Amino acid sequence: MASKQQGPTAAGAGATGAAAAGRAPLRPANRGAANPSAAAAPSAAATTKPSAATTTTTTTTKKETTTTTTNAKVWTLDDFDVGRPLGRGKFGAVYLARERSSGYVVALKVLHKQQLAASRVEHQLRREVEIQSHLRHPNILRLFGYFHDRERVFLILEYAAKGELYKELQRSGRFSEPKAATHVAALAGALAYCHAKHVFHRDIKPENLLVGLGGQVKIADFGWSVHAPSGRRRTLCGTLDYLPPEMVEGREHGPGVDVWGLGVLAYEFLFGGPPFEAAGHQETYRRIVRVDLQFPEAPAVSSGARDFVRAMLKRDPASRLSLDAVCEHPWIVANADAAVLLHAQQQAAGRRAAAAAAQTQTQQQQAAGGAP
Ligand code: AK3
Repeated sequence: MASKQQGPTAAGAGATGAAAAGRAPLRPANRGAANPSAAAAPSAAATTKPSAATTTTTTTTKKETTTTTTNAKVWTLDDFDVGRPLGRGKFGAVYLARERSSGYVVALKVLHKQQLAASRVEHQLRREVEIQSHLRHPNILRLFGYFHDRERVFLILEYAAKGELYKELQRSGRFSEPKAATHVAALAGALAYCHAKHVFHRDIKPENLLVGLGGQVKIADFGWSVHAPSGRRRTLCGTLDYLPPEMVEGREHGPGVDVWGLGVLAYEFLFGGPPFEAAGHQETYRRIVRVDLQFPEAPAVSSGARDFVRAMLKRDPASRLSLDAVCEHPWIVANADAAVLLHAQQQAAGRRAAAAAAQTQTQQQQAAGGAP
């Protein structure tokens, strides 16, 4: 399949507060982005720009095919050449596909409505579409849009050419420190970006990570654990392995959850398995709440790496390294890919500047308000 790296027309689903039309499982929202390629599509090769259409109004066609959005391109299965399967999950499979008019290669995730309804997850899917379609970050898998027919819902996703990260981790056993640090820096940047948009608790276990053509890690977790392959340890309620003490104990939790999760992931990259792994749920639970963190003798991992993991896996969420501080940690600085590191640091600096400006403004307003 030739791969023209260009976004398809409908980028993102609309997230206006409009009510879902009729019996449609999803609100029609093929709201074309003005420039779908500008935001994400990393290694742009071709320049064929698919016609971008924009609109706000949505209308539903009665026929089975799809819903219509006025003045916007509405996708149907006929718009795609569907190729080989890339993966399989509980609700359906994901296929390599090519948008016919632009040649743009995507991943097409097929979900069966009956199963979605039986599991009562339509609401969750709608939320996934709304959240993910608004995120534009090189390390977050793009969701360009969706459409549906009578039986199925199709998600049009960015294609991650190097596939699933957990398979690579399984193959190699563990990652080198430069590779681990690079992925961690990239993920910290992506999570900090999400936090700035008040999107929290991204579930960043290896099963939810994909790898782009250039080796960039991409978060693709927005479908819960349901699309995760069944090869790995997993119970009905999912694994506890990546959850912090405050969550497994059912206490209040916030952004620190993602820092913990990233710390667990860093450990897994370095050692090949998660830190609190145990025979049963109960024992994992015990190890997490005690923060029973142990570093095996082998493989030998640098003291800097161990220091980094310790700084992430603090029992007290407030004591953990902040996501923006991750790209300043000496181990990350010494090991992460320079371009990835620079990007993360620049994004962090931008957020700090914005926060400082906002604070200055607040102070000025308070000063002005306080004056007679
Ligand atoms: C290369 N693979 C939501 C629900 C139920 C791109 C599912 C490659 C791939 C690729 C989802 C998803 C996904 C991204 C990755 C798809 F209703 N977003 S799956 C394997 N190899 N390139 N994508 N795979 C519901 F509960 F919410 C079932 C979802 N959502 O699956 N979202």
